[in-house]
Amino acid sequence: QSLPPRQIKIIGVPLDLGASRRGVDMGPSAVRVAGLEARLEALGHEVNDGGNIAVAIAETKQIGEQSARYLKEITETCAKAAEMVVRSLEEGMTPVVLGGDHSVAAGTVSGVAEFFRREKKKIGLIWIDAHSDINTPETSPSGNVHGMPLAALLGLGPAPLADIFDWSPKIEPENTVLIGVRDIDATEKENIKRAGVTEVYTMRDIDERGMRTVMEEALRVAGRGTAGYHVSLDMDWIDPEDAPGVGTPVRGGATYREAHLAMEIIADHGRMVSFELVEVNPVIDERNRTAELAVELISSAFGKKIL
Ligand code: 6HN
Ligand code: MN
Ligand code: MN
Ligand code: MN
Repeated sequence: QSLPPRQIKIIGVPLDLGASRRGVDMGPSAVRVAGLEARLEALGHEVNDGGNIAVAIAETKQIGEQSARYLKEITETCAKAAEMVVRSLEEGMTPVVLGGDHSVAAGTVSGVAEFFRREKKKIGLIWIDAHSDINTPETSPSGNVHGMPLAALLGLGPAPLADIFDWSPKIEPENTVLIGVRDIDATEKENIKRAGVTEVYTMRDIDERGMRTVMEEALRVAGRGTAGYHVSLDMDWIDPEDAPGVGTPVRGGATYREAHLAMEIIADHGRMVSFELVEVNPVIDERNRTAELAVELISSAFGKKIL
């Protein structure tokens, strides 16, 4: 296989407080049922499943401000996830975080950034998503926090999420790349500019330039002057034909083959320090095929080769 054996830590974060459509809290379970651990072990990796982080259930909590619903509970969950990510990296393991809605990325990436900051190093971020998730409570049309994690990581806010471990921003704009975007709010376009993010590869870029060129360029940018990069994969990046079980499907996504190629190139480069896969929604999935595709993509990112 292309990737040397790693010790992998699986961390489940059954969070659905950040989305309006319910059900992504069952994502970690669906991905486990689809055989994640065995598949990674078959590639020669050592896998330790750390189970799920305890997450509040919506029915037991207050919504809070409509501009960022459940922000308090989401921040608590993200802080816990971040701690667990730091611990895994300290133990020499590569974290694989299973969401849950995408707000968990504010925790995961904070953990990775905190760990490398102690070594005086920065990290890059590869954000693969139909959306840009760069709203703040002030700009969000929905009040859903899963549309805000990238804003938090770049230091635009919301404050409690941005300030996990009491420092911000966790990521520099010049090491942030977005891939596969095709649904950006008008407010988000401004936030992308305001944050100084320039490396945005839309579906059009993938159509015109091809997956391979886009990935090579993206990985170069994210890896420049960093200890490596975190890969945050929102399953709604994939076309709904192949990934129907996601909270916010958008037509015109990556094909099955394009998605695999992207993961294979990530494995070839060998510089990924952590990985997360989010937004699998078993409630609207078809016989777990989105979770099965998730497992295939994670396998490719961790070195699975056809030959
Ligand atoms: N996701 N931009 C929209 C919003 O509500 O802010 C959609 C966000 C989707 C978030 O898929 O992770
Ligand atoms: Mn095992
Ligand atoms: Mn997302
Ligand atoms: Mn998305």
